Amino acid sequence: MGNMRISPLIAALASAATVAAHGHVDHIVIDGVSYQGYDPTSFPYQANPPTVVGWATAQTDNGFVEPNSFTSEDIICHKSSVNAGGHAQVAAGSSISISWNTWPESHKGPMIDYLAACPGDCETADKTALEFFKIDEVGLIDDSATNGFWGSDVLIANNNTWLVQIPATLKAGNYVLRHETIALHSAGSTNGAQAYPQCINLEVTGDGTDVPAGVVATELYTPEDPGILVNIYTTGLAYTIPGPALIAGASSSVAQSSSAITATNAATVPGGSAATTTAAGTTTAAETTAATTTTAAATTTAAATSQVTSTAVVSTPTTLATSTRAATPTTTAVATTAATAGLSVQSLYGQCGGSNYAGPTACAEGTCNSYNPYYYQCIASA
Ligand SMILES: *[C@@H]1O[C@H](CO)[C@@H](O)[C@H](O)[C@H]1NC(C)=O
Ligand SMILES: [Cu+2]
Repeated sequence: MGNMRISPLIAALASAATVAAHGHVDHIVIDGVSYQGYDPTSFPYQANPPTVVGWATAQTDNGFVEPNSFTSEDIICHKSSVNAGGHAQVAAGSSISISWNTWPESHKGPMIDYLAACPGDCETADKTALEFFKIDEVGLIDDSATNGFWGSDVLIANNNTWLVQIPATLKAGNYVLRHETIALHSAGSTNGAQAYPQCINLEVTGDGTDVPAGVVATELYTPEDPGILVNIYTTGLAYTIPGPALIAGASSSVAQSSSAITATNAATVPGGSAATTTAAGTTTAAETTAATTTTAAATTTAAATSQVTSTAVVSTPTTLATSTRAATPTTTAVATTAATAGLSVQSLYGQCGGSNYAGPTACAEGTCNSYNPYYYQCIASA
């Protein structure tokens, strides 16, 4: 579906017909460890929903926030949002894979991520006071594709996951990650855009000192912004991503790749350390397994993992942080890669071509698909 061309009419029909196919963030993956997100379609109906890293919302239909609500609290972390009860720990400079359950291709638009520092625990922070600064943004990548190739298309092509890097120089502390796509299929009409913000609580570690200035979410957008009120079916479109500028030193995004899950953790509650203990136990077990296989296998494993990770991630600090921590526990996933591949092929959903790209162009699995001159990706053969 990633490369299918559709007319504006079909897109409009699809948007009317696929309301049930709207998505939400199902889980996030940090250094191979998966944390459950908030499921708005089931948790509101449970007597005791689990404590997760994702903020609760009242959007049981996987709905959206309309431009007329951009100055209401709903734009902060989605409709009637309530602080998540827990958080996940992440090192500054590491990347987080944000996994949606699904996303409809007709709902084209930018992918945007913000962070806001919490004065204390994010679990109890006043959401109306959070000041968000933008850490990545991907809008219209290629206007020559019918209806354009957008950030949302990259999300879909990357197995409905989005990789965002926590700035390496960020000061340690508690932050709310505000992850968002804005669907523009009907944005040519007033109040036609659809914002889908979702928030995650993070505890960032490291020795950085930066806390960039931000704005409260109710001041991020207006209904008339050129990136909100826009007809995406015009040819030659130059799209302006809405919201404040990226923070200094940020690139628009890291190259997208999917993350193998090697362990699952519960959210850490304020003052708690149960989740961290679980992760350590899991990692140790994986290391033990690797150590009891042969030395040659262990070496191949580490090399293959580093290669897959480093070709997928543009920024050098991220590469180091990710490959170091991913290489250790990925026993199962790596065995597959090493057995079928060797060192000169890309893994499924990794980049396999494009101008300025120097990594492997063969796919271990699937086929290398050219989305545009800048981005080729290994996708599952249809
Ligand atoms: C794609 O995402 C699904 C759902 O998160 C996951 O089960 C599956 O393993 C992922 N596939 C790849 C190749 O990463
Ligand atoms: Cu829709």
